[in-house]
Amino acid sequence: MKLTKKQFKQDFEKRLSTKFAIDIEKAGPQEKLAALSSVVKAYYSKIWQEDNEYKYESKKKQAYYFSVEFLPGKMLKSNLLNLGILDTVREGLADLGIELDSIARLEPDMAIGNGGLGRLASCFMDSAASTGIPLNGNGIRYSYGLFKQKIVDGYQVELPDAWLSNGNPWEVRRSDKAFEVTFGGEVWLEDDGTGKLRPKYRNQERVLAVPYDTPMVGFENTTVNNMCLWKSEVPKDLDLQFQNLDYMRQTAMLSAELYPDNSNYDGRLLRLKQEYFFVSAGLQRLIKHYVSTIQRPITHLADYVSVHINDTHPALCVPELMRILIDEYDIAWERAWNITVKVMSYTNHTILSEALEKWPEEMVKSLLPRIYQIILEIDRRRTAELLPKVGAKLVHSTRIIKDGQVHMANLSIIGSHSTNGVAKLHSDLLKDVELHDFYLIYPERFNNKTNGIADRRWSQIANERLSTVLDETVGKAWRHNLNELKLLEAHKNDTNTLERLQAAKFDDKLRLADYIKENNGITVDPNAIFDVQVKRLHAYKRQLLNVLHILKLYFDIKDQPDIDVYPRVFIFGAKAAPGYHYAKSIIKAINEIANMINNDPDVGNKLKVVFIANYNVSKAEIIIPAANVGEQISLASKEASGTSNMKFMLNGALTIGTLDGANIEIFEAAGKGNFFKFGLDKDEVYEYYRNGNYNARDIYEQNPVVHRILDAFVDGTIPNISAEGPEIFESLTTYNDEYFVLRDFNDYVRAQKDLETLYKDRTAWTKASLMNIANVGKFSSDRTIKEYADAIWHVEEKK
Ligand code: GL7
Repeated sequence: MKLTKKQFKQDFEKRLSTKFAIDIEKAGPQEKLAALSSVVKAYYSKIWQEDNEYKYESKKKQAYYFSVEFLPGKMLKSNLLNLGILDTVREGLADLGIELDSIARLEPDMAIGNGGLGRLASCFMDSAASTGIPLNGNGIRYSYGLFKQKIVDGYQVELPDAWLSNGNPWEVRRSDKAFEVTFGGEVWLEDDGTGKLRPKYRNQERVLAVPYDTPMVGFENTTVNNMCLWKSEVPKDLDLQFQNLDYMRQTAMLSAELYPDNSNYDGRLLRLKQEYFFVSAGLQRLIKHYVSTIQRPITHLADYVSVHINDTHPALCVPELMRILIDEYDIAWERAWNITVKVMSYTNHTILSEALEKWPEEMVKSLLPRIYQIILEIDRRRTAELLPKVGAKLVHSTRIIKDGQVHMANLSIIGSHSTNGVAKLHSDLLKDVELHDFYLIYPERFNNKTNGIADRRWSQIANERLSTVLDETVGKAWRHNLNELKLLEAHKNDTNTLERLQAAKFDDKLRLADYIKENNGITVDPNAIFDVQVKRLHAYKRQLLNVLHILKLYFDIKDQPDIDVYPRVFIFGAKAAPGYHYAKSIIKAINEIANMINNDPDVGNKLKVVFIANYNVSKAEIIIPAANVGEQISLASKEASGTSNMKFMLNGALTIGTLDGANIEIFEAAGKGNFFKFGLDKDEVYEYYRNGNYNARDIYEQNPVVHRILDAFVDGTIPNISAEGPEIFESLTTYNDEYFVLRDFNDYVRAQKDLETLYKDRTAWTKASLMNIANVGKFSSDRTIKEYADAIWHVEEKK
């Protein structure tokens, strides 16, 4: 949009006055933030309205992304950037004596997601808007987002994230578009007098779902999509008569809290309720919209609407759409089923079996009686139809209801026309191993969509210094199309470019060093290698392997005080699920090891270890630009894709990584020599599984380096881990090291050595860094979302 500095200043001052009855001199920072956000909202509102009208009129097909998590982070700067007014507003504020960043920093992170899966959903929302793809988000407006992490005595402490306490300037409450969602009670079928069986209900619990719309502003275009988040409330007519506090409490609970775990679902009733809540409300809204604005017969739904099931949490979309079509629109079963399968598509995000949702049949039956009937019928009809075609074995292994449980992945695959994995390796594993039986039955449904990142946030917003160097080297086209960075390759021998890349990186490291000084009280040398591992804490991601290597370096320095090691700062950021004991023990160990090393005078600046508390999107925006090295060291086959790996690449960090998830594609894109590869590959891992011949204890017994490092966990060398040390020690020795940490240790140390050697040659290192940036184009989520739009949803970009 067009905006002059003068106009902006007027608008801003006026808003302060109309909103808070205050002038700039007297306004506090929160007031400035609120006024600024409000002005920005007014700037995009017109575009939003016009785009909505365009969508109504053109009646083009739209896609709906159902996701129980979104992780947008802060929105102010992203909205400013996308509106094309970031610089104007920054300068206007500066004229008024206000520094944009000091205000922008105060916005709470919108963190209604746990990690990669939720962040991907937000990258997709950003990219869809920015490429003109009509994609609507649908989720839950949790009053409390992902917990805030504090570190106390080395332990993770979880604090509530009351992100809405100062209000949310971006959302619009749409009370007129509320729907009821019902739970429990009894249901039976009754002849309606025409011979048709219709469901009758008694004693149902009713909940009102109120939508809050948050606009997703496209990058320098005319698209503004919508992310709809549902809040649970007591229906108005029950408000007064109901004195049942329990019911009130339960209703409020429904959208109160994000389930704080990203892979261990313990089958809580509330979670299942949340899932049905946003699925039912979302489908009701989109069907009503379809009927009232598209005005085509409901049987044509699939030509106008595509619904995406993001992981299995929204799998109830399948039976809920069936319910609506059959019970509310009188569509015959067969026809309703064909429509449903055409409308639905599903992404699988993990092969970890504990994350594949299953619900006890009894729970589904009592909480969602009508939905349960429909699932039973889907299962029954499918079994009858497939038995003669594919045989009992395949039918049984892929059934939705088995062993007293409802299998949500099975429901998602069976009830949709497309199932995709999130990186080549992951999609192959789904076809060949994890979902092989489904693949045999429905081969045409399986496909891959390698993840991507909303590159504008991770470069133009998070790393303005690097962005400027890129502009000056290859022009600005990359800001719209990340593939344009390929032009950078032509500059790889250009000393001036390399020096400028180094200077930008150094500035970003200084910024992080300041942050660390201020928040951790640790002084780090910006000339050291900044080696970063930031992601959720999980055994399969193997933060422990990183830790063992740090201990190796520590003992090397202790043994030979004048050893030649290049100074390194190891930086961690990781939240552990509150109930994940082992992960919390690793956090404690990292913090105690950090204390031991950082305070050891024999070590000096050679080695520092920093744990940055409360890792989230905003922290990532400070940390990742400053990284020289990104650690992507999960056991091969376990990380479906990973997406921080792509953010590191974009910011010119070199990856040390296993051949897992999207690392493989990053390695192929960056080229040999520009990526430090180590460890078992997935075939070797599966070979161990087949043979059952891994023996971690042997490695401990036979490798003196490993022996000494592991002993440090139990012999008092690392202080204050008398409970955690043995737990970690035993996980590796007694319990045979589930994720092959010890098996990969030597090769990891070797790769770390190679990395250090390359870093000492600053020119060679920076060239390798440049090659990473130049080849990151594929990992823009603009590419990913276009693939979804073309091949799965069949929705068109706005021209
Ligand atoms: C995840 C995967 O673990 C991660 O590798 C992937 O990048 C992400 C997005 O596809 O999805 N699956 C999952 O359950 N969580 C993830 O982050 C929580």
